[in-house]
Amino acid sequence: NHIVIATNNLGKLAEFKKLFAPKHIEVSSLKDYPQIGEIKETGLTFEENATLKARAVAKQTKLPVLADDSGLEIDELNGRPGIFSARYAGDHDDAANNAKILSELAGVPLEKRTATFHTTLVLMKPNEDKLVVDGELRGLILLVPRGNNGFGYDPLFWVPEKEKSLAEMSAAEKNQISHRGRASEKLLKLFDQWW
Ligand code: ITT
Repeated sequence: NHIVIATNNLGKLAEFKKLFAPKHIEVSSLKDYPQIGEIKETGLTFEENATLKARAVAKQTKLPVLADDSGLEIDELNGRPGIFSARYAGDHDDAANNAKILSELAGVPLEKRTATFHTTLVLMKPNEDKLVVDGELRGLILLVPRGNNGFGYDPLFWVPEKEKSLAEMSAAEKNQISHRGRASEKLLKLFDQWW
């Protein structure tokens, strides 16, 4: 079994490789298909954007494709950055995105900094048959970043049950509880029947 992961994000790719390894599903990514140009994420929801990515890549590779659209929804910011998480501060720059979140939440105490990490996964065949699952993780946005693992907003995302930020967890620990890990678990349960 071979799936193309429709992502340019190396952090996501590393997590999927680990999550799919026990199923013996081989994965490639957009790095292996440099001819596929930028895919405009013009949708209004995670599912629409994941579907846009999956469809564009399935069309061009004629292979089954998995697309991931994710984001951080902060309650105090009315759900922002949400689907705009990747380019919240303009460019896709993790450090600038994190700095913008911290400045927007300046003065808000930890207990009011509740947030949800969301992932929607779309698995699509070249005939456009699709399987959609999602996963969420609740936590708190820290006052200062913690940890060096992971990617993106991980250093800001505190998981109270684990008493760690996502960036203080190993890849295996994060996959066990994360939005992406939970969505992948659902996907893998449905996979054999769908495939
Ligand atoms: P692709 O579209 O190529 O997959 P992307 O990074 O642009 O890559 P999204 O459009 O889904 O992905 O944007 C998600 C944003 O949220 C992006 O800034 C990520 O760094 C961040 N993000 C997603 N999952 C995350 C996670 O598990 N931990 C921390 N940050 C995450």
